[in-house]
Amino acid sequence: MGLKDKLMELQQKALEEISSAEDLKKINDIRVNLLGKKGPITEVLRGMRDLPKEERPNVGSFANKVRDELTNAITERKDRIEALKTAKRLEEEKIDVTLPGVPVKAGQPHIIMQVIDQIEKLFLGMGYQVVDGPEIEEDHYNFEMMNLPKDHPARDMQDTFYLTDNNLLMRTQTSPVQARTMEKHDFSKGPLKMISPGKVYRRDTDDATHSHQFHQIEGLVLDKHITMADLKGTLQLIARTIFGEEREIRLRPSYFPFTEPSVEVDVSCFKCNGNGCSVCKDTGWIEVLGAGMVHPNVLKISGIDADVYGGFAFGLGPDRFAMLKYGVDDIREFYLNDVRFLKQFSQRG
Ligand code: FA5
Repeated sequence: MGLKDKLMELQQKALEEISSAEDLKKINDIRVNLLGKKGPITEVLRGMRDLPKEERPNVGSFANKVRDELTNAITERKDRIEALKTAKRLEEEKIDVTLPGVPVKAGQPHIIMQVIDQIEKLFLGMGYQVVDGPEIEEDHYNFEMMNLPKDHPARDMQDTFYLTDNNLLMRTQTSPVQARTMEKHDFSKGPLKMISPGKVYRRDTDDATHSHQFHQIEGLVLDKHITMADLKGTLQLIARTIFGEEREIRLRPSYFPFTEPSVEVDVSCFKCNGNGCSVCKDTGWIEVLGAGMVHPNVLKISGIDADVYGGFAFGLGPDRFAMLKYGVDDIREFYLNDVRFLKQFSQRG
């Protein structure tokens, strides 16, 4: 058989093989075997040495033509295989845009955060600063700077989680943030007006109205000529913001080591409007927070001249506020993270 016939036969066979190739690996193998240095075309061309000189150009150009045609056939088949693959993938991944979507569940602030947010907004509007403090606190700030030296009996009012180092504890109140802020305050820049919301911890046994971890918002105002009337007006605003415009408050004498005089604050019952019901235990009033005029000792410990400056402080429990406002009768509900419970207080209605 002449070289041309050999080439034609080879081309025929190769074209059949190319057209039946189904995947990219196969077509690549064919290319390497057919056109590579050890492939059959090279082999045939090697036989040209034995041809008479005048026949060589003719056979040579025929061989090149075969090589080009096979190269084209391989490229075309490769493109076709790729196009088929893409078409198949598009078919498989087809999306029916007319199908109803899967609703994305949106979260919402926790009910206690909603109460905190409301109070923060109120005070930011009155030019107070919102200050953060550490939850792991030094005894010094949590107690001593609050006029509660070691062995003071009033320390028992707040049963404490101590850490291994005796001077470190989980803060029992947000009052240490007062101390930290007072210590740094520069009165030449104006009065000190702050609130500090955050988590606090006590070794209280969990029950319907007590949690070992709960929230407080501390408030502090220090300037010249601050009176108890300023405190009362501020507390009235808090009560009306959270419990409604018609609320009245009353102050009862109480005791805190860091305020003198100290008061417990009651708000007129929002359920019965002060007439007496199960929420207010028929008294018409509900106790909501502690407050007072800052004790001169607290000012002195912070290096503030108690003869010139004075003011008021208060500490409220947003957990108890949320319980009263929304009629939740067990504080533990807030910490179980049951979405069915929390969803009831959606701000989106
Ligand atoms: C204090 O912690 C004072 N630091 C508040 C204060 C600040 C008074 C500044 C005067 C001036 P008391 O221990 O009463 O006070 O706690 C304040 C509020 O925290 C309470 O009115 C109550 O709402 C809430 N609270 C106290 N213990 C718990 C508890 N175990 N679980 C949930 N809320 C609590």
